[in-house]
This record gives sequence, structure tokens and C-alpha cells, in this order.
Amino acid sequence: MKKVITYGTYDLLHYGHINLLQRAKALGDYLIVALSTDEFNWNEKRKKCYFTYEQRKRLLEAVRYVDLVIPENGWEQKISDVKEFKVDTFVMGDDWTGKFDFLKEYCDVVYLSRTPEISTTQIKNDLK
Ligand code: C2G
Repeated sequence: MKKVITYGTYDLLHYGHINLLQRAKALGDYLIVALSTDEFNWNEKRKKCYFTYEQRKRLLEAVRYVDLVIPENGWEQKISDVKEFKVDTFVMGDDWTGKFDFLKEYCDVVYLSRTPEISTTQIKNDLK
């Protein structure tokens, strides 16, 4: 079984996220999403989520491409996650290109193109 992992906040889940999850899953048979906790989002990314971790987890678990959702508590858990879950491929959107190349020692690293015209910030601004 070829395992894929990706990380993110996934707040206000939108079709850009779904585009990424669909392509990530297509790279293997089993997709793990490490979902940023509320604390990690605020402490490390200064992101205040609209939905709580549990609500965002429930949404992701309903996505057909997602097989498992685990918490992302910090920047430094990726290597241990890749080892623990025997991950073959690490995937992120290309806004992160190069940032996780250190994982190439442990698994394939793939950066996929972002969906350009949609973002959570855009949604929030449009709703104002
Ligand atoms: N994404 C995308 N297209 C968009 C918006 C997001 O492809 N229009 C992708 C991002 O590139 C990322 C994933 O969807 O791979 C989740 O996006 P975010 O929730 O914004 O993730 P981020 O805050 O960048 O967290 O340790 C890594 C971090 O947790 C990444």
C-alpha cells in the first residue's frame, strides 16, 4: 500500500483544498492529512480558524480522498510522522516549494500547483 501524507490548516474547506487532496491521493492508495491544531495555527501561523480542529477534522474525514486525519502540533513532527506511518510520498502545495526538501532522505517529496483563484482569505474578504 502506497501511503501519502500532507499537512495543512484546511479552514473554510474549499475546492482548492479538494483539488490538492484529490491529486495527493492519486499519488498512492492511502492519504493521511496532518491537520494543524488550533494551538499550532495560532502560536506558529498566527491563523485564527473559523472552524475548530474537531470541526475541520470532521469535514476532512468526509472527503472521499482522505483516509486518516491526524493532528499537526508542530513544525518538527514531519520526519517522525513519515517514519511512524511508513509514508512513501509527502505532498504540499507549491507555495511551499523547497521548504520540506529535507524529507527527501525519507520519502518522495512532491509539490503540487495551488488552485490560483481561491483562498480562505479571499472568501473572508468577499463576505465582508
Ligand atoms: N491549497 C491549494 N490551493 C489553494 C489553497 C490551498 O492547493 N487555493 C493547498 C495548500 O498549498 C496546502 C493545502 O491546500 O498544501 C492546505 O492549505 P492551508 O490550509 O493554507 O495549509 P497551510 O496553512 O499552508 O499549512 O506544515 C505545513 C503547514 O501546516 C501548511
